[in-house]
Amino acid sequence: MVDHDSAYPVQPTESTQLGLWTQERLRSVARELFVDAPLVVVSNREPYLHHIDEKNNNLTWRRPPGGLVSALDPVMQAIEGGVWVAQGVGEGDRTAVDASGRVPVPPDNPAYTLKRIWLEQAEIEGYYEGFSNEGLWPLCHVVFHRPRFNASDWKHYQTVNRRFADAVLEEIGGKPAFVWVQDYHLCLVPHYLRQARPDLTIGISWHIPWPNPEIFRTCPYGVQLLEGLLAADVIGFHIRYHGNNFLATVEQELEARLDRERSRVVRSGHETLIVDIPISVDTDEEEEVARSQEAADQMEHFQVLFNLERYDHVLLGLDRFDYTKGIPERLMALDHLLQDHPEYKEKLVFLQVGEVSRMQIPHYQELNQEVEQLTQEINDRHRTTDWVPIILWREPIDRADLMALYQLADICVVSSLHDGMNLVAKEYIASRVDETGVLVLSKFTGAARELPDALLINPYDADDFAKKLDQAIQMPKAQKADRMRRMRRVVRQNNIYAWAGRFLQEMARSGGVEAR
Ligand code: GDG
Repeated sequence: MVDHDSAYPVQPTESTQLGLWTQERLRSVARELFVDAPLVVVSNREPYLHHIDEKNNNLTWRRPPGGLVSALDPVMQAIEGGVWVAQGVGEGDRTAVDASGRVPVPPDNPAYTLKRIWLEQAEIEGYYEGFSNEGLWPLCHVVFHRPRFNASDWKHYQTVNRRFADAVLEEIGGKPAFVWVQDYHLCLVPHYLRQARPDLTIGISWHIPWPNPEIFRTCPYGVQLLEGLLAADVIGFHIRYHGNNFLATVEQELEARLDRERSRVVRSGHETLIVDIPISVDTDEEEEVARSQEAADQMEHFQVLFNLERYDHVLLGLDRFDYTKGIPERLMALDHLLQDHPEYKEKLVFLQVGEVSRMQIPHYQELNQEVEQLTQEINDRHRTTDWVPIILWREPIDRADLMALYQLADICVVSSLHDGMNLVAKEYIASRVDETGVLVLSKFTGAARELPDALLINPYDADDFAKKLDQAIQMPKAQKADRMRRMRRVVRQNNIYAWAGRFLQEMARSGGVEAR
């Protein structure tokens, strides 16, 4: 039986019609598109961080957690020769770069250039922690945390956006270029670029939800944000619903001509195309890591570390620690499950994994305390002499660790209160090379639209959530395999190269270039 929510139809995509997108296909499309004009990606977060290893007196590096980096780095590697402009935040970052802030990455096998820009502490507080993460993040996720806006953060947001745009302009010189801007930190970059260089082809991908007009209008700088975005040629959302909210917002807030049928906005003679293309993961690479010796070694390591052999059911939650991810809600659902089904005591364990993030912001500190307290309460309520139901594990992890944990999890629980897409859900599916495992997935994620074979939950409904956990535990093997097979097919077809390829093709068409 499939939990098909009629509000979440699965759309056949262009990639299904054209055949599978692969790294090779993206590379060959990119070679044609970017022959005279390079590709420059701009995002707040950088794909690689450098650290100074004082003990061995050398530089080390790692990839930071976060969906945008997980998705875009393989794309940039496939395209080769591009430039990625981002903020340098690693304590070894300045040591690693040349005089223009550039460093070839990935450091062990360079395929493109990372150009780092440096922000002052006051700019980080105003632009990143303030306007972006205390203002736009809660505004767009609608999770009942009031967004906080103020003139000083807004000023920093404008200044820093201009600095990102200047870094791009410096990088491309007078040449034509495709500039692909990423996310809510950089709404004004398209506007600053367009002012300086009307000829550039500019796209922006929006990775988080877009709220309805009633919510959006609470932002005092909403009109400037919309004008900034509409300077792009293409704006990409993960799902149609967010694109429609954007169009409705434009209609309410601006004088502009809307062509809903063709999903276009015309303002001051400039046309912007609004597209919905679901972001995804590199299924081939994920599978390769999942099958690797390194992942197998890590599985053994975690099995011993968490004593997993003794359990019939391993449940996993893996997130960047964020209040939008519904972590307390999933712990409360587990609490309900154990109250309703004490027979699961000692038979199951719930691993909650993931690094803390944005800890300078009070809501994140509160979440951290709340999760620790809840874990303790629930563990105390159900503990036996040598068992507790929840293990909270916050150590840094790498790709092999991730794949090992996914493969050890009989059930993966994604309970976001609201999420643009959610890549953890797709990574879990990609890791299940043996076609086992159950995905319990919030219906408020973008991913739910493509994955009706997950057990869809409303994270605010603890009773039903607990029932779905029980259903996941009891699900017959054949049904698990059927569902997983179908989900793997969807994720394989709508993979990360399909997302990037389709977006870049839309950009190229808007700039008058056609890939064959
Ligand atoms: C935004 C949108 C959208 C998680 N914890 C750790 C870690 N991760 C990795 C996961 C995954 C990524 O980070 C998280 O991706 P999500 O998509 O789930 O979430 P956001 O970071 O909120 O991403 C989201 C995405 O952008 C892309 O458009 O899907 O809706 O909110 O890859 O595996 N990685 C490491 N340590 C961790 O502790 N190394």
